[in-house]
Amino acid sequence: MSIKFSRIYIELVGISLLILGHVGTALATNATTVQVQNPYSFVIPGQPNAAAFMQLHNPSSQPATLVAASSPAVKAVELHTHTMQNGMMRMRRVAEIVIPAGKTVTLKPGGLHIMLIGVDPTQVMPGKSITITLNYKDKTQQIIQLQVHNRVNQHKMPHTHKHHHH
Ligand SMILES: [Cu+2]
Repeated sequence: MSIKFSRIYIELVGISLLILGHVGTALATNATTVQVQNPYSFVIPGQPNAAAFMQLHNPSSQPATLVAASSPAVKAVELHTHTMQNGMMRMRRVAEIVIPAGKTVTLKPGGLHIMLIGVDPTQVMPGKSITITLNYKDKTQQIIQLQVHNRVNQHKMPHTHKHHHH
């Protein structure tokens, strides 16, 4: 009886986590202390890849290290940065992103970002949000909901409607 009960309980928790994930922007599991703020991505129609940006705040007294990420909406996820090479900005894969104790690291265009490779165009589209799991070196995980924007509308109101040409 008690086994049955706890199984139902776990299923209910799972369902409420799913519901919460759709309204909240960030959801922590396994007690990571890193706080994710303003996660978003741009989508460029026809492009197979997209970049995800956010602020990663570490309120703890220990450094936190992001080592990997994954998403069911894309084929692969890599941690990237931009570097100048012969006067050209180029993307480069990095093994980890360290968030020092008490600091915030900003993932932004032209800098550090999370690369979404092989996006599913039915899931990664403006107005939708996708789920990304962040994995830290200390084995903690964090599931975030990332808002997908249209690059053209990046500085406009999130509720602005745009005419689509088919
Ligand atoms: Cu990249």
